[in-house]
Amino acid sequence: MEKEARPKVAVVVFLLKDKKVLLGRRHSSVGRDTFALPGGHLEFGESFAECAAREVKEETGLHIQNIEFLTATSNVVSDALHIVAIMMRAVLADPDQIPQNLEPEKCEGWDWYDWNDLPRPLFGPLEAMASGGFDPFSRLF
Ligand code: 8DG
Ligand code: MG
Ligand code: MG
Repeated sequence: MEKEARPKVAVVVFLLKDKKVLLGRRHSSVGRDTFALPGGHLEFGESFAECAAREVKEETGLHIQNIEFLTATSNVVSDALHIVAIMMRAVLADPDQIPQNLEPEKCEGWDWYDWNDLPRPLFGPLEAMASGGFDPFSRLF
């Protein structure tokens, strides 16, 4: 590993609709073929909520609201990649919006999945949260 390597910051969004969350199967080399949430890297000067709204818009075309911080995780994804993931939640600004696959080189496509019946394999850090009992619908945090 490069001596000066440092963790990167990502903002990831549990987009909630009824008892479902939005997931897409990744084409990216990190976590290829696993189901993951929309999200990406925090840009200089952005708030977590601004980054959440921007990444969801860029990746799915969806406009979100009620953006809230849930928790943060530290994920050593590989020898070369350590990500601090800021986990947010949000809902659709207009519940009739349909997700579009705006970055098809990075994602197979977006769909809604019941939190109690998630598709597998999940992206590693998300699997760890789900199997650890994390509930993005909880009001207690
Ligand atoms: P960008 O260039 O648009 O900023 O980045 P991206 O291409 O959209 O980044 P990403 O890989 O989708 O997300 C950035 C990092 O976030 C990724 O390397 C690993 C971390 N991450 C987690 N959990 C999740 C998750 O559930 N979904 C996504 N998309 N990323 C996650 O730790
Ligand atoms: Mg992105
Ligand atoms: Mg992304």
